[in-house]
Amino acid sequence: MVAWVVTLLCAMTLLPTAANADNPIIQTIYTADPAPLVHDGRVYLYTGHDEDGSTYYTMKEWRVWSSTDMVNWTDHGSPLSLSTFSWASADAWAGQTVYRNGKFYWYVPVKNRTSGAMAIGVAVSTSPTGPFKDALGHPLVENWEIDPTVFIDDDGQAYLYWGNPRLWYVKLNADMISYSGSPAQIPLTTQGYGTRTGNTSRPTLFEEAPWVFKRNGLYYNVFAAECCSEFIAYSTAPSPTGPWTYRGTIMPRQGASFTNHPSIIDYKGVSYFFYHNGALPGGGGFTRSVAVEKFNYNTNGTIPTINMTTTGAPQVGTLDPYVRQEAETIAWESGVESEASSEGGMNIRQIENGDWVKVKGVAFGAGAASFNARVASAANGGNIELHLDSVNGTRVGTCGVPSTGGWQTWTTVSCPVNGATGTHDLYFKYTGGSGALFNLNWWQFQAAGN
Ligand SMILES: [Ca+2]
Ligand SMILES: [Ca+2]
Repeated sequence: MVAWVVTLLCAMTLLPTAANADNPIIQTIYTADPAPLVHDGRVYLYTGHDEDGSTYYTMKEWRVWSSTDMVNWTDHGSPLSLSTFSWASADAWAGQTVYRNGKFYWYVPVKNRTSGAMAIGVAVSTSPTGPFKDALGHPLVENWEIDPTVFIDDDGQAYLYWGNPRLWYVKLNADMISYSGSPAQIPLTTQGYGTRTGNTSRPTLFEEAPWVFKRNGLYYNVFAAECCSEFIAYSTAPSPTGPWTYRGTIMPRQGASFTNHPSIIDYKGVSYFFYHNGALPGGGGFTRSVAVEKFNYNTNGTIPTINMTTTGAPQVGTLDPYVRQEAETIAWESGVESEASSEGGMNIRQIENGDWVKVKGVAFGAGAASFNARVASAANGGNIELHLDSVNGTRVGTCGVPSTGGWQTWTTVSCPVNGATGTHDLYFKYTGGSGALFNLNWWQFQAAGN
């Protein structure tokens, strides 16, 4: 009786969070400064990486993630780091990637080793997931300010904006790695960027993190306002260079991180607002996590107030279990980490007894007959348990994983599946002995009757 009550109370207290939380969208590491890019039907999400236990903006690399449903996010690792820029010494801070003419250009602020100043570098790749290389071998611009955002107007003219404490722009040339004219300041007037009510150390609400885009002929600059803590506000203009009109708050001060960082995209006909907070365990101002919300523009083009949630954006469509899915495609997880795989892409690692991964909205249809997984283990292996709807929900299969003689020595294991029909959240629950059990690269179900 007592045990039953305790179990029920635990279930009532913990399960709503565990079962429904999909925000923040990355849990394997701390992430910050989201910059999404829609390309070829997929959302690529570029972020920074806060080191575990960080007590400053200790950031050494950037990361890439992608999704086609806004809830299951695939880890593409770190194709850009401080070491990409031979002239950079520290501070892998907030950047943005844009696409033009078959190439991806990633603009980032870093500290110039020689001058000691913050500068904007640009890296280039032919793939959205890299690898990226330094396009110039030196800063694109350098004036001690940070937070680049790049916008390409309908006429093909590209603009680089950046700044903290001031707000700058320059016209990029079509090659995206040089500019014409000199950097100019956007006047920070209260008409354009709002009136401070708290600390008056700056002329307006503008703090940092501009994100410029165009919608229905109107130019938007969404930015982090009035540190600390920051809220997210925006201004609009009839041209990419102004004049700007302050439009108010989008996201109030929320979320256990004293910074925030906005970005906005449309994907599959829906508008999304990305930001960061300190919502993960151990999270805070220097251990941040990227999250996302769905929103609708008002009919006059203004942006409504958007609050942080733990549920996040709804899933777009479902996930197909009958094609290869990466083990590092995750809606939520407990206990696992990732690394580059010898077979390409990433695999998950540090899988210990009781760790689990949730994949949301898996469409089994008429039913799955079997399950394959690509595994490696230098230890004794373990088990992959397949559960529906919760980590201890209906078990539809269990795959044993053997020792393979190495953490990157891969083999494919198979096991029968019973009772997986319709659409469910799928939980991989890993069990076995002590310590790291095995690594997992990818998985795939086979449909009954095939
Ligand atoms: Ca673990
Ligand atoms: Ca993989």
